[in-house]
Amino acid sequence: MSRKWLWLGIVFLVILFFVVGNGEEPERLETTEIQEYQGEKLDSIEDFRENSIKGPQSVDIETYQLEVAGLINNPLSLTYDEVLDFQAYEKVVQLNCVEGWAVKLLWEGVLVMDLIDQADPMEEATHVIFYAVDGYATSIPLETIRERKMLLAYKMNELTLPPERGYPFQLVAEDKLGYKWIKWVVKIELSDDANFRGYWETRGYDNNADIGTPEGPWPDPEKKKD
Ligand SMILES: Nc1nc2c(c(=O)[nH]1)N[C@H]1C(S)=C(S)[C@@H](COP(=O)(O)O)O[C@H]1N2
Ligand SMILES: [Mo]
Repeated sequence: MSRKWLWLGIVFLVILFFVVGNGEEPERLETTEIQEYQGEKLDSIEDFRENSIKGPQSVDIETYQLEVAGLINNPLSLTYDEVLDFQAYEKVVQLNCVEGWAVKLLWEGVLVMDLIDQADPMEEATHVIFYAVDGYATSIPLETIRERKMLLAYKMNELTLPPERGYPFQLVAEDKLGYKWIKWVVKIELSDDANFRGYWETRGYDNNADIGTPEGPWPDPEKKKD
């Protein structure tokens, strides 16, 4: 056999190896997005308009830490998995942006209040200030977080939040306008500062951000059994 044929044979085998070899491991796909929950029609992840102040952020989950700080006795620094170890809850909630669009989705997450309780808040703490990786911030009274049983979500419509939707965590600020639904949350600070104003709040947006008048009594999020 000539040298030429030998080389061609080797090249052929190499190509065959990559074509066949790579086909062996099936790629794992995430479950598809759900379209309804308990008979209620849901909107889609695709229905958001991405208009974050600095565009989508990408968070390295290996080094990510969620801080719970400020007026607390037990400062926390939690990895993604440690946050997910808290009791999971799910609830259908609609996000309304001041731009006039709205999306109703099934959210899955942990209770913000469970994280705060673990950090043992001091009595002076009246407000919760949330900070994100893009420099965004917003605040909500502690009483509202407790009363409304607000979630820190890691899934929407049963899919892990994609980067543009706030991975790893977005606040589900139920009954509050979209600018309270902070994405890419890295720090939860307990404070006694009722005058704190977040990113849009310092640019003229109302600090209460209420959507109309919520009716109440509000249904609790459901415990997710697994
Ligand atoms: N970190 C961060 N969170 C944010 C924002 C932002 O710019 N940065 N925008 C807010 C606004 S105005 C809305 S309406 C909601 C949903 O915005 P989206 O459609 O861009 O996800 O995210 C909120 N959370
Ligand atoms: Mo918004």
